[in-house]
Amino acid sequence: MDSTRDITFSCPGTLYALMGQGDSRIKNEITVLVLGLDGAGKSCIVEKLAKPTKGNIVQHRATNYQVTEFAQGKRTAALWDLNGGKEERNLWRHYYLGTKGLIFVVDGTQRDRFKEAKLALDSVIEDEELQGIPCLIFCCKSDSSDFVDITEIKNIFSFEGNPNIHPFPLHFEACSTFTGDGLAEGWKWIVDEVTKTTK
Ligand SMILES: Nc1nc2c(ncn2[C@@H]2O[C@H](COP(=O)(O)OP(=O)(O)OP(=O)(O)O)[C@@H](O)[C@H]2O)c(=O)[nH]1
Ligand SMILES: [Mg+2]
Repeated sequence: MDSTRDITFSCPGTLYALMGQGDSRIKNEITVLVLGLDGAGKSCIVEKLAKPTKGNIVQHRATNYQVTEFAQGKRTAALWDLNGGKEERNLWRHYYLGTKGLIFVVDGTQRDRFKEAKLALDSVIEDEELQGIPCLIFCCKSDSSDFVDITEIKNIFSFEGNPNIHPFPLHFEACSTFTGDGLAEGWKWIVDEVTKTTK
């Protein structure tokens, strides 16, 4: 991978649109948005996902997001980790175009924020730009004694009966960035799903 190239060229948002979707580098990229409420564990997850790779890890930081690129087999994974603060969530939609997969991170220990997280996830999934893309829900902090049972989290985050949402591949994975549990399994699922649709 050419670590010197300007990483902003892989931007799935406005810049991507300006460049056109025929660019082979972009076509060959597993561009995944990593969203979720503030403090859910997004940045810790991205760090752990990128670490085991042997190739270069290229990082680009801006005020409200961080992009991490690394080799994923013969392709490149670009993880767009957007900040999850209340005001910053309004900016998420600017990054939807060109996204091939979504990782939504839920803090599995914060039952009192599940409703807020579900509302945020609904608004993402209902967006026209993201219809049909695979969505991995990482239920983070499974190492904690406060971690809510995954079955309960699945029930709360279910999309059944929402008329605004078309069917899409969905997978829940409990994980911990402290122990590493679930990270490889969840990552494999989203890579496989994105690969199916973007070969
Ligand atoms: N117990 C536990 N804590 C974790 C785990 N992963 C992350 N944390 C903690 O959760 C806090 C928030 O993690 P971040 O990764 O910064 O959260 P974020 O989702 O990127 O938050 P924003 O950037 O504010 O949107 C930190 O204090 C981490 O130490 C985990 O697997 N288990
Ligand atoms: Mg973060």
